[in-house]
Amino acid sequence: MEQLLKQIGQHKKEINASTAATKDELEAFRIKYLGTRGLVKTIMGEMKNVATENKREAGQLLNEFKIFTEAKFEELKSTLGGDAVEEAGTIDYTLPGDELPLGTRHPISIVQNKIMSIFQTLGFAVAEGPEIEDDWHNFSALNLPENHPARDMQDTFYLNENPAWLLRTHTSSVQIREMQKGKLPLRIICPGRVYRNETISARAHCFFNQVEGLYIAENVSFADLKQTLYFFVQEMFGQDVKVRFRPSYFPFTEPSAEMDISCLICGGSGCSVCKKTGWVEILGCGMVHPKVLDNCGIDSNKYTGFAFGMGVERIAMLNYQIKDLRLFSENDTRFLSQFKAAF
Ligand code: 2NM
Repeated sequence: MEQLLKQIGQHKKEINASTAATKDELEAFRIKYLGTRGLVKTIMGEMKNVATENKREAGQLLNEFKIFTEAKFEELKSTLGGDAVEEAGTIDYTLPGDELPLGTRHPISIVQNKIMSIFQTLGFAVAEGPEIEDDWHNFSALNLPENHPARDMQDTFYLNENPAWLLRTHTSSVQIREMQKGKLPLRIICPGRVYRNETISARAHCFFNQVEGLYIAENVSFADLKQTLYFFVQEMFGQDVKVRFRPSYFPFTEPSAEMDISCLICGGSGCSVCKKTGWVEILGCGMVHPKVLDNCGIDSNKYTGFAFGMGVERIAMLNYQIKDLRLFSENDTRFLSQFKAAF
């Protein structure tokens, strides 16, 4: 009896000093003291050696020791914190997981994806190319004369390290590269960022996005161009939209035109977006100049083609009624999180 008392006293000291910093240490404590072969069970087994007259007292003592040990276990468990304790049966694995915060697609990407998917239904393939270009792909091949203002330092970013390189001012340079590959017929759209040395304002930026299209085959006509672009605006803006073509000038197309659509805001009756004209310009287009075809090694007697180009920011501003295009490049999530992506 004396012996048992001493033993229990010692174990209590040891248990009292126990710590558990991890759930593995907690489990080690449980196995050592409260497991089926643990200390509490072992000492309980000593009962059979206790003299009959002491059994009552020893039983109380052992029971109190067991309660003491269990209480210490609970204490260690609670200081570990609930998350660390993964006892079998305490976690319901059938519950849905925590929701992860999702980002949103950028409005420019949404509009660009929509434009691309419309032309993809017409059989246009997507082509991409470098943003750093040389003078020939960006200007010369496109029939821009040596003294054209676009070539001026004032309008184009040339690389300090090597002024033979520049930041592309349109994605036409990608179309030049595709034409040079010589695989005809060619039907591509080229989306991507372009750069122009403009003063930044609500309506202009030094970088923006374009989608340009190109179709080259035998007997491609201006009527094909008109019908393709009419299909595009109906898919993009709705079946009721009207279009008109105005003659224009680009060095790389002849004839050239600009296309307007009836104002989406006022439906053509006149508002601030269409400056009371009822029409809004959305793209430039034309029949690819024979010199451009020749520059790329395509026989301009055999092949003709049409091309067009549009600014994605401009179309996004019309679509979402955004008054300042600087919002597209400022990465303010209060602005960006408002757009729902269907594309
Ligand atoms: C425009 C307007 C008109 C155009 C021309 C070409 C190429 F490479 F075939 F010559 N690509 N894109 C083009 C024509 C672009 O953007 C307003």
